[in-house]
Amino acid sequence: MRFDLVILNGTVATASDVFSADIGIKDGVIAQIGGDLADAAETIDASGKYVLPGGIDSHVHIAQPSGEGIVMADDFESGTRSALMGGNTTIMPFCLQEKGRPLREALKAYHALAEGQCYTDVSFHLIVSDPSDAVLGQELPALVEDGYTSFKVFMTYEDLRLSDGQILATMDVARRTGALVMVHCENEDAIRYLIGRHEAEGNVAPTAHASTRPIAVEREATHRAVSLAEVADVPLVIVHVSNRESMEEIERARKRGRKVIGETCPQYLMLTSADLDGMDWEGAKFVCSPPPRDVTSQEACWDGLERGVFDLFSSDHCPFRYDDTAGKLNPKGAKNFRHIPNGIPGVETRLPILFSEGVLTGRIDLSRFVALTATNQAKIYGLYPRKGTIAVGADADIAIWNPGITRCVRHAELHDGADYSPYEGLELTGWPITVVLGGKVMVRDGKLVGKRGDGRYRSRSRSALLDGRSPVLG
Ligand code: DUC
Ligand code: ZN
Ligand code: ZN
Repeated sequence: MRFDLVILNGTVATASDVFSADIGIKDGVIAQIGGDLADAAETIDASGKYVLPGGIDSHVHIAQPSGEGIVMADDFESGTRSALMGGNTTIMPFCLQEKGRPLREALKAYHALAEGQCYTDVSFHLIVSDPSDAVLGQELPALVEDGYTSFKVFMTYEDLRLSDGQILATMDVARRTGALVMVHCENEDAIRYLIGRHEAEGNVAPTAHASTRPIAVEREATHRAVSLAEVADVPLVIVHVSNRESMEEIERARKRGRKVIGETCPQYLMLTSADLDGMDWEGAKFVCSPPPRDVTSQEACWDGLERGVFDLFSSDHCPFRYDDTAGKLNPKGAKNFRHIPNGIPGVETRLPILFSEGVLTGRIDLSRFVALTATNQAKIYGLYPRKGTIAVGADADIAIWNPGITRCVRHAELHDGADYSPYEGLELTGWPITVVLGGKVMVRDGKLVGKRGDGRYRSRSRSALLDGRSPVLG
């Protein structure tokens, strides 16, 4: 047999081309792309289907410590299963450093949670919450060498935020080691001030989450983050951008020649702050940071996806159960928005939302869809060209899409560990039906056939952003 698997008669899309071809797979990698491929142990007929690189979701939270009594809704088993069923073959969760503790300790525990549990490949970013001299001087540089080539820093949350000086010091490690810094841009002091005002007025329902984190809070922090990156002379990823004013900060920095990558997420296209108004505290289901804005901001984010302000479209899957004392309705969260854990599920619906609302509406073409959801993700985070594209020699990570299926999002049909979807009832056309991971069929015609443990940990190289002078990807 020449091939282990061939995918016949499909319309293949990469970030640059769309063409008809068969794909021959051998030993987990793409061995040939051409016509009339035969002589395979297994054959999939993809007539009338799109054959795309498996989705890569570089912004996912799984089993992350989230405060006393709060438990994230997904472990690695449920989180990667949900990702896989949504057309993804690699996800990148965050390994959180606990204050005062070494990063290696967090990594050891996080790897133990993932080991043997995953349905997709995984690779970890680090969250630096305590940039001590030891962390910055020894630990972080050694971890970058070991393939943990990206880390996130926070400008908000009392227990996570770094000062400007700490951010600069962390960026300096990135400069010296060739790592990539991701920043959560919201001004904590401004949020504190607004929370104080809201509480004084007895305004403590979920909707106050949105009004205590207005656009100015995000815009100011975005401006500061790109300025600090300019001072430290490092590339930067601004994660989960929700509005035009923050986009403009990114665009201005790019005009100055800075390498600044913008990421947006489904919630900023599909939700608004009105969703937080829900009756009976149901608005808690939509509490995430930055909060969803308004229809004008939604349009701005679509515009950013079309014009290339955004190079990444990720889920920011950060699931908490709603009707659960360890989730959104924890004893304090059920009384005051400040204690509602921030984050919403979405790893399984990310790709169908962008496909249905972006590709089928003509806002973006299929190649741009692939770039935003797989190829750029691989390039920016050091997985390319092994992952993120369909090319000879690349891992055979492939999602076959039926562009004609229309389904309503029903949480009961999703595969995560939460008890709701923020997109319940949303009608979407175009769904992944078959998913191949490293040459193995994991989902066949919508049915999970792969096994827990088929997904593996992948360490990463340096970001492609560090190569060349261009402030944007090709
Ligand atoms: N930031 C994230 O990236 N995800 C969820 C919560 C948050 O603040
Ligand atoms: Zn964040
Ligand atoms: Zn996140």
